Amino acid sequence: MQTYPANLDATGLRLAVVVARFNHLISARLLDGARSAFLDNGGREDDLHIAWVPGAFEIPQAARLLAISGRYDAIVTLGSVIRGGTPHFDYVCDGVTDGVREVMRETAVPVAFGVLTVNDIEQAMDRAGGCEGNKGADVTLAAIEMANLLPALAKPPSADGS
Ligand code: INI
Repeated sequence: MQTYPANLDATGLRLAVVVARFNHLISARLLDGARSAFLDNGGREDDLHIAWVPGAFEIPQAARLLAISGRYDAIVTLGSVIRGGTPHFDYVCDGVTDGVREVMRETAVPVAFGVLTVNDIEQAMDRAGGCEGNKGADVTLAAIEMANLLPALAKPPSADGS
C-alpha cells in the first residue's frame, strides 16, 4: 500500500494570491491570514506575489494567466461576495466558482478557493479572522498541500515505495 502524506511545508514554493478589492476590509484580513500561513510554514516573502483585481468576478481571469505562466506552484484566490437584495450575488458567485474550477481543470495548477459567499458583513468578519478563524489561512494551507501532492502523484513510485 502506498499513501501520500499531507505535506504542509512551503519551503521553496512560489505562491500567487489573487485578491478582490471589493469589500476591501474583508479582503485585507483574508490576505493577512494567507500571508501568515505561507510564511509560518517556510515560504519566503519574495516567493509570495499578490495581484489585486476589482472584484470577485475578475478573479478567474487573473488566476488563469498566473497559472499558465508556469511561474507558480499554486494560486490562492481571496475575496467575499455578500448577499444583497438583487440576483447580482448569484451571478458573481457562479462566475467566480465556475471560473476558478475551470482554471484548475485547464491548467492542473492548484487553485485554492478563498472567496467567502455569505449573507452579511458579520458572517464575513467571522470567517476573516473572527470567531470562525481565517479562511485565507485555511485555503493557503490547502494550496501548499496540493502544490506538494501533485508532483508526487505525477512521479512514478520508486522500488522502495517512497
Ligand atoms: N464583487 C465582489 O467581490 N463582492 C461582491 O459582493 C460584489 N457585489 O455584491 O456586487 C462584487 N461585485 C463586483 C464584481 O465582482 C465585478 O467586479 C464587477 O461586476 C465588474 O466586472
